[in-house]
Amino acid sequence: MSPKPTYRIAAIPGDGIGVDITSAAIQVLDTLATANGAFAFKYTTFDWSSKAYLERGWYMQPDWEAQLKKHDAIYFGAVGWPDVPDHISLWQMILPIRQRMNQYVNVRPTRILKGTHPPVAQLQQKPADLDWIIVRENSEGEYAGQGGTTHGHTAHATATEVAIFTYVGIERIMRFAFETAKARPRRKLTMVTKSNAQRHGMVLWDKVFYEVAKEYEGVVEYDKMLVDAMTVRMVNRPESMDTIVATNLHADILSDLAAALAGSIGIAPSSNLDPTRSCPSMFEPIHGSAPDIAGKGIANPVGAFWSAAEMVRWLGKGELDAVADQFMQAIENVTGNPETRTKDMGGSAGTKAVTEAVCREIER
Ligand code: GGG
Repeated sequence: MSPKPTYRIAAIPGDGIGVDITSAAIQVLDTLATANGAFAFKYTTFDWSSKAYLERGWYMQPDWEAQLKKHDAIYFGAVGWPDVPDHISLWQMILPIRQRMNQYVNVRPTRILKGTHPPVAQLQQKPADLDWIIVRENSEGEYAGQGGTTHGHTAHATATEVAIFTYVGIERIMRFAFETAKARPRRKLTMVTKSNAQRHGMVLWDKVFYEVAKEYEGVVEYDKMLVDAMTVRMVNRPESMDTIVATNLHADILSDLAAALAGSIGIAPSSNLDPTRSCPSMFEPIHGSAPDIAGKGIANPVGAFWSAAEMVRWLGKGELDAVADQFMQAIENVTGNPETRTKDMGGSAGTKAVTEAVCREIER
């Protein structure tokens, strides 16, 4: 008999409600492992946070890459705290992790879970009309970190933010997006750019998209949208889309809109993937650290649980899909009950009550 796999998880709670929802996710993951019996989790918790930065002057140790690479996956809460400029907290932790761990894909599924209240009438009547996977390019574009400032604090202060787009970077994300679309029942892919106004990088996106599309002719139905028109289509014709691929910046914005259309940003998950599996992939809810409600026990842990379910799916390499599906069913049984919804979902339950309810559903 082969020993049961123990997945080594690097847990980075980070800031604000990231701490609240990471401990909730660990409680639920452990319940899932115990109930299933065929696998276990072993966690290393890293105190990489803005609070730690303010005390000691750094987020991550110099050997952080080696430390993370000892793990099978990274579970991340949230980053950002009022006393630290956001560009520092992002560039001291989350963005270097995505870049150096080769997590060039960020998958952001959105659908309307039971019990959520979408703000658009069409979706209130037909929630199934919103069922999207947003594939976010996760390593390039405006997030490449290129640019500079000159003339300091003078009236001539000048700053450049250089968006980097490479053929290799675009081709690999397009291929991932087409494969994702191909595996879904509707087999539809919408590619988003702003290639009318941004005439270099975005035009390269269009070109590579149509090149890769040739390989999927007759297999995946595809179309192209400008990002501004895309926001309108997401609101007015949600049923017309399935898989969406966009740049780092565009997809970051579109996925927040998608989550709001689905009823709450508190439910939305994300998977930062290294499809080559040479580095650990990272799983995090898309919401931020919400300092105003941090530590109050009222944060919605559903986005964190959904992210954890995606982590289980990824770790299982196809072997744990049924377990991940069971986990998702447990989450939806809980969101479907008005007694166990948080405030953003129209309820009054706290993080603890929702967490315990999901654990009970898993144990049933
Ligand atoms: N849990 C996600 C989080 O902390 N997000 C903060 C944020 O602004 N991230 C930027 C990004 O996802 O690109």
